[in-house]
Amino acid sequence: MWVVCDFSSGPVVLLWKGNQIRGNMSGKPVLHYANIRGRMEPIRWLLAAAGVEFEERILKTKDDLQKLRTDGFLLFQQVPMVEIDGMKLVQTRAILNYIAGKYNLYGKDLKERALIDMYVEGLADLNELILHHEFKPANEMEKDLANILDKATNRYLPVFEKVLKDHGHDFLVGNKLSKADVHLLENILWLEELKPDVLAKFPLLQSFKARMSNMPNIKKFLQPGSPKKPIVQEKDVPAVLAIFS
Ligand code: IBG
Repeated sequence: MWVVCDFSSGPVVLLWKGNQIRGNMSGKPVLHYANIRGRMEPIRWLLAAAGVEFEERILKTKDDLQKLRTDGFLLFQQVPMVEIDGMKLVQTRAILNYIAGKYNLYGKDLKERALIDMYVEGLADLNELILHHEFKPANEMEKDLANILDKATNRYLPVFEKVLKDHGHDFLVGNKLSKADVHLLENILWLEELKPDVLAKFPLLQSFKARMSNMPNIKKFLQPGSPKKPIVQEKDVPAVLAIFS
């Protein structure tokens, strides 16, 4: 049974279930996911870029995931799930939009927001290709990588090179950091892990990458020991798949 203790003398609200305290006392968002990039990594990136500290509850087994379901915390029985501002948010894009809106990374008006949405949806399509790569069977890896690099260099990166050229500012939209910039940098760096010279034909993206990587919050996230996750090692794939299968 749930008991809500509302301490009206202060802002602290504790939610108890049995002897377990829910929520967190620090007020930091709590991220529930496996210890991989997967669908949580753009959320980690966006919070980090906004300078927001967060906590992670790492799912190690299928039972960990099942527990969240049994507790009624997963609207569609899936993660990522983020506890933030008293809500338990699911659906990656909904979570990203909330964070972007809250931390002013979502443009200044409807038109800027439409541009940001367009760029972000394109980047989400690219990211969808990339994030499945490490889970492909060994005999499909080479073909899959060729497809990713083909789409990246012929479809997606040229768009953002042109946007930077035509727009003429440091950022993709307006003259201010938005979630589109953060997702673009995340995808660029991931692509470079797959092919170090992927930006060879894109000079403006090279300078974009250098500029963005130097922004203090992002610089910190790129340093060792940050919550940024590495690419999944082949040996760890079965354990990850076992959580979600
Ligand atoms: N539309 C949802 C979102 O964007 O949040 C999809 C969420 C989703 O697919 N969640 C998976 C899950 O909970 C984990 S990410 N699966 C259990 C279930 O019952 O559906 C799975 C994933 C991995 C690697 I691992 C790459 C891409 C996805």
